[in-house]
Amino acid sequence: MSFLARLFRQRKQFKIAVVGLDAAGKTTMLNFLRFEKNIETLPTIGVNVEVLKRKNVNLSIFDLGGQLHFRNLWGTLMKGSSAIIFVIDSADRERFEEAKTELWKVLLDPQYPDAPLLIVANKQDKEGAMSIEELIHKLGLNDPEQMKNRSWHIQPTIATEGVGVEEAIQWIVIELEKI
Ligand code: G3D
Ligand code: MG
Repeated sequence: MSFLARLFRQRKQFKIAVVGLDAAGKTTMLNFLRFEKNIETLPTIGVNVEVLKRKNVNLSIFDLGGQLHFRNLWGTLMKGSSAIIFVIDSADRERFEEAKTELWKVLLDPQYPDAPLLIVANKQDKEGAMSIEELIHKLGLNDPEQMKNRSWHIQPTIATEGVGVEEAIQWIVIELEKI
């Protein structure tokens, strides 16, 4: 494709919400991606919005603060999202139930009955990190009734080293290109 054709080719725009408990590694993961621009930051409520271009899509990535007092804002800030990224600290067994509860709140939210869901199983480098099989089982992702209309994927990552991060975004892009 010529330069001009590429320049004027219509890019589809999508909003992606990145959620997960605080310290799961959301910001670390996003820092590994090359953003075109940072369009807006709302530091007081812990929201950061950045635009990422991949293939024929523009992704506006909303990094939502995971601290307890921000979580009731997720619903509002996630409105209009085409896909959801849920980041979990695979090694944090102490807060696992809390993370699972938050994940299921998102999964059962009637606003997103079929939005593609990417679970980022982060901190795979840490001692005692849960494997992908263990996470699928313990998070209840193998429940065919709950998951039947949803495209989902779980991606192991080491955000501090950037391992698995681009693969995670590639999965999202492939899903969004189907829309
Ligand atoms: P958040 O944006 O989800 O709240 P951050 O989380 O990205 O701020 O990360 C929280 C802490 O976890 C950071 O450490 C970060 O370096 C660490 N971290 C993120 N990803 C990984 C990983 O894959 N492996 C390991 N070992 N650590 C990770 P600090 O010390 O800065 O709080
Ligand atoms: Mg953060």
